[in-house]
Amino acid sequence: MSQIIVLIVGLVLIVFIAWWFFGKHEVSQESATISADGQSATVVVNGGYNPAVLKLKQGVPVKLTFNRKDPTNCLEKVVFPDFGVDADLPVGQDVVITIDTSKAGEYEYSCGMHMFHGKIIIK
Ligand SMILES: [Cu+2]
Repeated sequence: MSQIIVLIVGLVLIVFIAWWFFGKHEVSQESATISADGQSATVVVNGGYNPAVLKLKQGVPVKLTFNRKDPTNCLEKVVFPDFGVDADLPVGQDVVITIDTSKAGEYEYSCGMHMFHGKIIIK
């Protein structure tokens, strides 16, 4: 009996490991909320950026609110090379970043050391 249990546990582990490495992991993706005075979105910084992909509407002014929950030094800055933004993110504080939405495209941003990445899609 115990051999069967060991076998089942082994199989479950193998399936889990296979899923972990080869499964399709969905990237969190969200669109900004559009209101009368523009569009806005919140990105939570906690072991990465959530949502990892943010969709914005072209030509609508945007307010991106970054809220860092992760105390790791690595995430203390967020850099948008395409927009010349290099902002400090104090833990637990909302930091509002505005970027130019006039040009459609995909723009990557990252932490100060290029270890964590997020993406903005403007269209
Ligand atoms: Cu970093």
